[in-house]
Amino acid sequence: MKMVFRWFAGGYDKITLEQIRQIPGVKGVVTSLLDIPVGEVWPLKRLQALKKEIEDYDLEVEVIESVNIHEDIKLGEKTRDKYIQAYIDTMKNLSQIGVKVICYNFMPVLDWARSDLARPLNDGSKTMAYKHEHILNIDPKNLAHQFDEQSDGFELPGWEPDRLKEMSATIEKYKDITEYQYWKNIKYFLDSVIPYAEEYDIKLAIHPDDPPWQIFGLPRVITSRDNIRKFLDLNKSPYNGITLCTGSLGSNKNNDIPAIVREFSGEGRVHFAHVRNLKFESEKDFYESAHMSQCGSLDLFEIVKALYDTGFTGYIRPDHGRMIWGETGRPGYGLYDRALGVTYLNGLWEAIDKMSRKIKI
Ligand SMILES: [Mn+2]
Repeated sequence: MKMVFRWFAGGYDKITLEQIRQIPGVKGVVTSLLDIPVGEVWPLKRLQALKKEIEDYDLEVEVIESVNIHEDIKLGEKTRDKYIQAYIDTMKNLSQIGVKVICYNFMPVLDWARSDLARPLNDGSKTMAYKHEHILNIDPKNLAHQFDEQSDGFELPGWEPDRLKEMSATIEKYKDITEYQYWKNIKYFLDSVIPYAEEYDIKLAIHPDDPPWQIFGLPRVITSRDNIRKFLDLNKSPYNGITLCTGSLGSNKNNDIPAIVREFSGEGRVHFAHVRNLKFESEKDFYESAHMSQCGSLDLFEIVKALYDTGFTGYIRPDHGRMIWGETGRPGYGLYDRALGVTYLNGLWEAIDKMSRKIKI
């Protein structure tokens, strides 16, 4: 595995590359060009400058998160081919700076959702939380407004202004899209881009829906073991893979994360792993906890062991972290708790690696 750390390029992050390079074991950053509107080609010159900026700190840029999918592709509209071509052109440019994996999602209109971006915990830290009742009863526009107030002035990935401008109208368009049609739209996208992913040697890694169930009446399909199987079967190229996000899939108690890791990593279809923990407060309510198994409801040892046992050679990053030690910043993406996450994950990996070697001898 290769440890990486999410960093928002272009002045969208208060965490610096200098700070990231000092976290032990971090080999590179996961980033994107946030200012390029969805559907436009990422210019090669910008990417070359980005690569240089990152490599000046001895860090790599081999994973992009995300190149967002235009709504017309998700909706299956006639204009989708134009946006698919832009996606292919962006992949080509990314391949020229050595990018190996693109993490993306196929969530309609909205990306992830939480009811609270800064819930105080008993130890004085703050974290993101999800209360299903709150999400059921809120207009998504008001949720966007609430996010705006709680995000400390940072644009949230997945809640970018250009995505939100026409939110109500876009949600309306999904009224006519059945889940069956949505799957067909995903397959159309995959069959169009995967041959180029192969040619450019870039693995595509879809991120599961977060939370992994329907909200606001919109189709959300990358939610479970069975649906991941269905997704991977839509296009069987090894370049069609997944980002295994433990927190997103893990917020459905029926998802057995170590088993899902074993199955899909064992087949070489997990290209990227987001590893974090969460603590259930009831069936569908949870908050994002510190990484350690004893702090949350997921067993991170079993998850890392499943990655190890299946010979995982992809990229891994701590996903969200709490805000600790008085840090302020982009919700979920502070420096300190994520750095602790890196160290914890590296510790688990080293222990499992050395124990496994001893057992073999
Ligand atoms: Mn994730």
